[in-house]
Amino acid sequence: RPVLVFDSGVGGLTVLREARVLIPDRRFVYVADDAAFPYGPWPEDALRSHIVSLFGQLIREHDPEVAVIACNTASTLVLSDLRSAFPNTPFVGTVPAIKPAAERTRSGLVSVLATPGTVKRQYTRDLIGEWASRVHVRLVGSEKLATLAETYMRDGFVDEDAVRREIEPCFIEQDGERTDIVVLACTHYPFLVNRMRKTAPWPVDWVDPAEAIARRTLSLLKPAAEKVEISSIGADRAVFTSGQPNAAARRLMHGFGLSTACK
Ligand code: DGN
Repeated sequence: RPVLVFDSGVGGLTVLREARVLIPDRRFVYVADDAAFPYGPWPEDALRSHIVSLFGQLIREHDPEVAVIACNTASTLVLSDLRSAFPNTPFVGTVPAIKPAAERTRSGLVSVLATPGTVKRQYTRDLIGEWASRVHVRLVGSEKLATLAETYMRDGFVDEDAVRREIEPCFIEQDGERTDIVVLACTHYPFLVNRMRKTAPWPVDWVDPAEAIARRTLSLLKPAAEKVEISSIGADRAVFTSGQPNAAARRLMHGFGLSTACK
């Protein structure tokens, strides 16, 4: 049974690449819900029922041993609905890595960069609330970064000025303090981290949760009953829900060693 990695687009590939390093002996199915990208502006109820019904289909078709929701915008909304709708499938979610950032900051000011959807979730507010007495957490919603990352991965082009503008609010000083950590709370963002580093007004730690998610995924997998020969694992696949992966998306997926299929 495969490990299913799910995102609205190519962002979950940042999680997949870590998961494959840690779990080389499993087959992965990567699902890009590109027909519905971006998730950020979706009304919550519509997005919730869209994802739950899509998973009904995905679980029937792929019967995953573990499903990884490699998307903060989806996880902060729908994780508990998925767990109750599909109690036999273990789910790993991706939510803003506020705890490690709050434990590590020296300035006491943490910036969390996410989609507008993740920013407005009650789940995100509750996560921040747990740290409110010790650390100031600033939530920064970006309308454009996920799309900039998507364009960069598919076409190789990135508008650096736009990246600079999108990350700027993370660097507003507060009571004389400067943020020293930026949490990448959207799985698309690690693809742009070098541009962010270059355009940021001062150096900070950029927190990418991909490795922690890969570790959590590994912990939920049953040990393989017998040693699996590499040749019997089968090809990893990427599934596009639009049914229309363009040439660039195909090239990208093939670059990740994924054969492409459509829904
Ligand atoms: N990659 C997704 C996330 O982690 O939130 C969302 C991208 C999007 O759909 N805007």
